[in-house]
Amino acid sequence: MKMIETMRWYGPDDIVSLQDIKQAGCSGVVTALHHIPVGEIWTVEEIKKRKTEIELTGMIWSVVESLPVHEDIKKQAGQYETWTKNYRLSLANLASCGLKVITYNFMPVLDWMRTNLKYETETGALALRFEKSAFLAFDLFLLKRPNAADDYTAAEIAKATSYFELLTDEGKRELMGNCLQGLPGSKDHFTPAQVLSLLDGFKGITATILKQNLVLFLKEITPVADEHGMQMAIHPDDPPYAILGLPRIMSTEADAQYLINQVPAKSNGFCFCSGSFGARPDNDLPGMIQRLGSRIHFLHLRSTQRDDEGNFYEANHLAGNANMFNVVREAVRLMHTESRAIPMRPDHGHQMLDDLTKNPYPGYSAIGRLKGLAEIRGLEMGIRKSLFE
Ligand code: DNO
Repeated sequence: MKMIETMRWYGPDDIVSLQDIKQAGCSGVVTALHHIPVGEIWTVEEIKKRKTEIELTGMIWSVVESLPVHEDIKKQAGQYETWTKNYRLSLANLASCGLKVITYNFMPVLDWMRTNLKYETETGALALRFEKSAFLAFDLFLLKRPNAADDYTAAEIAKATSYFELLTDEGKRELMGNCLQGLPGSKDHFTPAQVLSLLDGFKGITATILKQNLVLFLKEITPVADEHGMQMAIHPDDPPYAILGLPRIMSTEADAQYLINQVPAKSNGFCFCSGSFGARPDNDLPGMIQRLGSRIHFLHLRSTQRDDEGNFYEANHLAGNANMFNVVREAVRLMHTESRAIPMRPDHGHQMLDDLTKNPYPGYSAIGRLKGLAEIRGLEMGIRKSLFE
């Protein structure tokens, strides 16, 4: 059994084309209907249109990433019942078009967060980076979140203050832009006022409440997913800890186990992102693959290089802390034991070579991902052959 190689495609506006993805050797495409506002129903007509566009290239639409969850559902407030009903309908529509693996996340307000989108690595290629002091400087002095200082130690604040004092106006603008990136697939940015108001909406939502809301949501949607033989794949928090005073609840193996215990439905499972889980030293990646096993419906493979202060950058796919050899070996064993091929995408890539002159979605330039994919492909083949042939 071999991983199903895919790449993410952000749709017709993506400067990386379907042909590029095909040339990278992928048989599958991972995409979403980014033009449909969060919460609205994905109609069969819209799904089919996108599916046909992909199939005309000879590839298939392997995984939906993401069918996004409306913020009201995360809060169980406002029109959450309507959005949940819509979600069920979208799932049924996707299933009727043959789309069965669905990625989503339950991160409040913001999706992934980086402070630097052009961190120069030693080769000159650019990587995504999360630097704690920069993030605190954003939170305390640019966003000016009320009571933000209560979340940090005096030493952390002092460090962030020195960091901020050294920033030029251009540096401040850049940090602000990086932290206020809109949702994946959109080139729009949030404004500080928007984020502050969204954060306000989550006042009183503790980690315990958010977990309960996730469980309630899954209890509502997994019957539909089960009925259609679908696989729901929740993406872990990125970074995998609380930020901006917001709870984050899918950051560790214990979080993942809790979810399966609470909602044992067959369709309930994970997008195993080695980059997101791997940003925490206490996550044992290969062990998690062994133990989450049949619940892993999709693999995001990348590696972060951490330091002791909680900063990290996205390393080459085979370098950094993830230990990609062990991760891929467990994935190969899992597929062999269960006789199934798991879809995988090289998650993110360095911006390098010709892509340095282009303006791709952060993390999603073509050449860096092609390099990551090619390296992982070779690693997987070597492991598979040495274990089973
Ligand atoms: C980052 C991605 C995430 C992911 C969503 C899934 O590059 O892995 O944005 O797509 O969290 O819902």
